[in-house]
Amino acid sequence: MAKEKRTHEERTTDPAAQEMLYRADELGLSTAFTRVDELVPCNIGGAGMCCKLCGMGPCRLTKDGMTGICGATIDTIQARNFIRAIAAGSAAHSDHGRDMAFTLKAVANHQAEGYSIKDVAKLRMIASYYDIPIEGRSPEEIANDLADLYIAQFGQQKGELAPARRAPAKRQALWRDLGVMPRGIDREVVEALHRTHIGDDQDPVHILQHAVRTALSDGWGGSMIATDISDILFGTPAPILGQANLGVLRDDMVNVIVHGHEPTLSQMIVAASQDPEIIEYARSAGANGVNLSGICCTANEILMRQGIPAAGNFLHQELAILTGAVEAMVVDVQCIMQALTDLATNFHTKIITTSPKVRIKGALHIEFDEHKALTIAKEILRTAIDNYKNRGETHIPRVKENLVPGFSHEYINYMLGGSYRASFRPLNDAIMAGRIRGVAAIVGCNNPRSKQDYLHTYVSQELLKQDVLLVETGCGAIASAKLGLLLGEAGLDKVGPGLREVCEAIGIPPILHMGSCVDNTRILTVLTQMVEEGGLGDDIDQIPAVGLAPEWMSEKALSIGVYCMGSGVYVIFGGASPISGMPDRVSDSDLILRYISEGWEKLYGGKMEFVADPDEMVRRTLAHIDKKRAALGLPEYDPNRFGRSGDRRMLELESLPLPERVKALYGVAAD
Ligand code: NFS
Repeated sequence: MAKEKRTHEERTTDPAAQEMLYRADELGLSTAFTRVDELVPCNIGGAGMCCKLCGMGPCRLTKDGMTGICGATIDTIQARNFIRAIAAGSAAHSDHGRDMAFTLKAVANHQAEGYSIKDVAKLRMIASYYDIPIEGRSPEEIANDLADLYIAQFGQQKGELAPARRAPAKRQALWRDLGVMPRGIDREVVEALHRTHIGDDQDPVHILQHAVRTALSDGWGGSMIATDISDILFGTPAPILGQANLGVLRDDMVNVIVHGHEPTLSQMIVAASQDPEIIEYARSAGANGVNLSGICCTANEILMRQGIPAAGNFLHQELAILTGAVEAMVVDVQCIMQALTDLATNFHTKIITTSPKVRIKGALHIEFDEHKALTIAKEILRTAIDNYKNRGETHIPRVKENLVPGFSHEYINYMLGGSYRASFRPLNDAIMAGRIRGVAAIVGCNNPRSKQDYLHTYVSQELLKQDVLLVETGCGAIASAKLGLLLGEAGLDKVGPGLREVCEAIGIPPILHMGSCVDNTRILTVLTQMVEEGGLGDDIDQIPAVGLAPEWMSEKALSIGVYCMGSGVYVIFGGASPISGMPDRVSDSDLILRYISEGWEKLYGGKMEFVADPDEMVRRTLAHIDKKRAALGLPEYDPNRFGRSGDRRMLELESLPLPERVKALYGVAAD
């Protein structure tokens, strides 16, 4: 039975997306937004109650007390399904990190055409974490050692993952105590698969312990490696002006969209698109040059470093093709819908796969090789330019918004104190004073099962009003960008009085865009530095902070959620829970849900919960922040104490008669 159909206004809050959904109707084409209404999810599999790990099944456990043919109980089955998703998510992030490490190695040995080491200061800083000698050595020599050390993290069999030493000391000790300190990245993923093979680990608590170790090997391993190397090779982000939404596509230029995750190719396409030879080639084809834009996390990577516009987040990939204005969509890995190639047959758009790991039927494959990256990037652009003449009718929504992304951990440090006093002290002080009530990270995907961007932007705006400073990454950050929340102006009229004072004083947006999803590790670094700065406890779980993924859909998001939890963060996921059990069965089938909340909180100080209602997400976030403030002995949050500084205070003063104004400003009576 098909679900009731929603209107396009119920499918997305984004006016550009609504316009394109009407366009799809005109053309008689489907998208994920409409297909989702045709496909009712399986409520047994969706709730994590189906086991298909062996050929005796699939076993669907629909009644209390039922077991699988092998005797597996519901909680074991749910834990196994959950850890498998986390292993896949961790594998995806980490394999991206591995490729970055190979690229760094090639660059260090002058074997990677077109690349160089852009941020030597970051290279030296990262190398120093691992006692790699720095003084008197060339960047390439240091990079070579760092690449070897990072490559070794994947295959390491014993010991401790090297980047985990960057966590607060108390957290590291806890991981050792609880037996979740990751040993090697590949080892944890492989062990997760081994443990969940038929007839292996059947104690759900024991399985979930390894789920934490697997996820930690992503956050404090593969993803952290990816972020470090991206910054070293392409530059550590700093604020830059960018734009987001489909209106960034151009009628008069060759539109090339890069979609996926790894910055290695997209950065080279950016360089190639500015090459005079390519610009001339585009002109000779009758276009005014090549207009590059991004979708998903590749968008974030080039947006925060070069200001290349983002055409949209996850659910915009099909909509971009529907404009008829895209000559080529160049994809690498992750979050790429198979529907793209079929949809593209209705237009002239070429879908170009580039990763040796990813092929899609119907796509043109031009394989990327970091050793000849620039040559390949130019070949891809020439293919797109050659396709310009085939463009038919176009329909580009005139909707776009400005944003300021690029708040790396290094930049936040700098912005709070400048070059000479760079420190997290002002941030900690603002939290301790109650000017900032707490911090929330809002991250993760779009999911067509909920209204696109709605949960992200609703929760963001409600928390801003409550003086919660937000950091965002991934598709969640693009959702806020499209709504204009990543601009300084939003810090004046969208926030509570205390946060307004902070945004005004520093000149920042109230939502700090910290990058792609692998860059959630920047958030781990920020939290660690807040601990080390002092005044907010001696471990991450004591900070008044919450992580939210309101519209999650990918396995990577689950891995992120669990590594944040294991690092001490309260994590709230929106939408459906993959381990919910049946709604009318609250006996043995909710064991796992309770365990990852109450059980994990006792062990890690962090917990993970699935909450569908956005108001409830906000309520729980604020309750947690206030609980942590109280535990630290900080003053109770009171918005009335703030908001009488900065522009607002000046306006107030200007309205006073002169003698009173002088008294208020200088504390002395005017003669
Ligand atoms: Ni993250 Fe980034 Fe977006 Fe979700 Fe996909 S692009 S890695 S998984 S959909 S946020």
